[in-house]
Amino acid sequence: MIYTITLNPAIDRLLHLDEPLTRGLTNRIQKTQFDLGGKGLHVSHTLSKLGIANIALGFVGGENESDLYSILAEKKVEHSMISIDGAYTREAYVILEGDKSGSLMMAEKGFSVSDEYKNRLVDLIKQKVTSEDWVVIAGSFPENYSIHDFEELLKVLKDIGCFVGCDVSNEALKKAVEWNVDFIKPNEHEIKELISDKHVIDESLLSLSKKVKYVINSRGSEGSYLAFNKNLYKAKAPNVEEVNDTGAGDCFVGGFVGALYSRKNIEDSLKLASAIAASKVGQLDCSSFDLDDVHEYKEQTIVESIGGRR
Ligand code: TA6
Repeated sequence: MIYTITLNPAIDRLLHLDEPLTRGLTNRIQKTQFDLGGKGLHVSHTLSKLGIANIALGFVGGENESDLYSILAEKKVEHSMISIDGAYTREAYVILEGDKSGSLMMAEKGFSVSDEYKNRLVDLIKQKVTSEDWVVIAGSFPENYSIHDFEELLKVLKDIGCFVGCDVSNEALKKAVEWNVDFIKPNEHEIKELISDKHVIDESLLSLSKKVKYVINSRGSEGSYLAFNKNLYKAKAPNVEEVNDTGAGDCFVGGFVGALYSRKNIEDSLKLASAIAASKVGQLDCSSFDLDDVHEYKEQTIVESIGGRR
């Protein structure tokens, strides 16, 4: 089983504007749409769509949990979330401006989590996760969820002995590396922070992979890089006209982890992940991708080994 952990989920509110956002004007909203939000939930959705068994764990605000649960049901995401009494799951606003490509994202901070709920999540994890399982922790932390709490969570998972993937940022990413998790996805800025010497970025990726088995660095339309087993790989999917890039990175993580879990080799895993992310970018909402497109883009994705450690 793959478990995803979303500590700070969201409901994405997509605002489709007629025209590009303009200061000093009343910007007219043509349509409002809701989608699941929070990186772990996106990973779960990707896995579910690929037919890979998974359960989404994490916290949810009790006050509006039915709103998130109905989106998860619609998207066929199985979940077992800890519901926080009196709390609201945050909203993230995704603004799509007429024909302009890409999206603008603004996310609320999220609810506060007390020790009681943190303990409940840890108990749930201990009850469910075994050493055979894979766990992906993805996204930001809610208010009052500290680095110390995150380390406790990593310790629990490491003690269980399962695969641990982390798509987290800043201090949490540093801790994930210290705890030798199995997968991380730092951006270029984060790589520079993690490796303080003056290595060029590709060498830094290889250097990080001494501590973390799979290190992915996605560079948008330029392609994605993976450091694994002393080798560096580059994957390049076909260029797709960008409609909404929100969620594409999460689709990549879902595709990559799902493929590895299904015992696909590195090349196939990178191809699938890149193809799903490319398909996502062409969709209006924050989570959809098209399986026919994925099949076609996968055929066109080029993966090459571009060097290794001496
Ligand atoms: O990556 C997309 C997304 O998960 C959105 O759905 C949105 O809710 C946001 O990112 C949340 O990001 P965060 O880093 O705060 O977890």
